[in-house]
Amino acid sequence: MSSADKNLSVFNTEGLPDISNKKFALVVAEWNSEITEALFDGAYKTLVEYGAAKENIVRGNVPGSFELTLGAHWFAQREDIDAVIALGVVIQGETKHNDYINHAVAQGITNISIKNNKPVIFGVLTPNDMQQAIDRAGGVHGNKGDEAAMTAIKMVGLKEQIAGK
Ligand code: RBF
Repeated sequence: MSSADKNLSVFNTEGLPDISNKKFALVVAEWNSEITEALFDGAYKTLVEYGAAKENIVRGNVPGSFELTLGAHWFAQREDIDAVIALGVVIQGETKHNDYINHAVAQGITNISIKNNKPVIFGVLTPNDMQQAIDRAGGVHGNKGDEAAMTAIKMVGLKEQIAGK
C-alpha cells in the first residue's frame, strides 16, 4: 500500500500496552518547521490520548533532519527513556541533498535503535513536494506524527511482551 492510500492517523489499537509510566522523547527538526510542528502536535496528542503522562514526554529540537540521529541517540542513551521518536521532513525535488539526508537518517536511526536496545522511530516524511508534506502532517492523509507515536507505543509493548512482563 502506498502512503497515498493510507491514512496515517487510522490504526489498529488492539492490545496496546499500559504506557502511563513510560517515558517518551520527541526529537524535532527545525527545517520546514510548519510541517514538523504539526508532526510534533500529532505525536504528542497521540501519546497522551493512549495513556502517556504529559510529564513523561520530553522534547528536543535539532536544526535539520540530518541531526535527528545524534539528537535521538542522546535521548536513547538515557536509561529512563523508553522510546524516542524522530520527526522531520525532507522534501525531494527541492534538493539533491534529500537522498543523502534520508538514507543517512534512516540508517542512523536503525543503528541507534539497535545499539540502545529501544525503539527509535523514523517519523520522517520524504515527500516529493510541500503539498504531499501538508497532506501527511494533519491533512487528507492523516498525520505521520500520529503514526510514529503509535509505532513507538506498539514497540514498547512488544519489548515488554518478549521480556515476559
Ligand atoms: N533538513 C531537513 O530536515 N529537510 C530538508 O529538506 C533539508 N534540506 C536541505 C537542503 C540543503 C541544500 C542543505 C544544505 C541542508 C538541508 N537540510 C534539510 C538541513 C540538514 O538536515 C542539516 O541540518 C544541515 O545540512 C546541517 O548543516
